[in-house]
Amino acid sequence: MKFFPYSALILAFAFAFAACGGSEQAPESEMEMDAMEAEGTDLSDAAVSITIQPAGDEMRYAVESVTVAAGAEVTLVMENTATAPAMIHNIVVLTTNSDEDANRVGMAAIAAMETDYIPEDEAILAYTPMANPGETVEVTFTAPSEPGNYRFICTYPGHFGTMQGVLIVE
Ligand SMILES: [Cu+2]
Repeated sequence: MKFFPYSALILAFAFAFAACGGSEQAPESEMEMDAMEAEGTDLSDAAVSITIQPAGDEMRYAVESVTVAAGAEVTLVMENTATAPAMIHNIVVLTTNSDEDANRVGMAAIAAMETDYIPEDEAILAYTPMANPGETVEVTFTAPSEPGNYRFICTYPGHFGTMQGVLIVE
């Protein structure tokens, strides 16, 4: 009968950890932040590189969102791991998270063949070149200083409807 209280204790610990929900990495990132502070580096000035892949041969990014610090120097990498010839992708970051802007830019892109499917639009914050299947492209830009959600889309014709994600600025 000694076994039961003991296992209940372990279970309690397990729940305690589970309740923290994804905070398993917290100590590690806190250590990273401490390390940066120790070097006198403001986290918002830190350069980060984030690689995004498509979801196989689907017109979809493999991630729904990526998170960066406000004002950070961000490099977004499109590693196009697709193999189907029509799965040409880019990442176009917008200045808003509105469907209206995403739809307008996505639609205008179809006619912007000469500029690699990048239309002229004030809602475009940054964009990578197009990546053919097997290619990797990237863009470096400064994340907005305003925390919030910023949409990113693929502007290859026919893709933006489903190929969208959110840049979360904290
Ligand atoms: Cu695409």
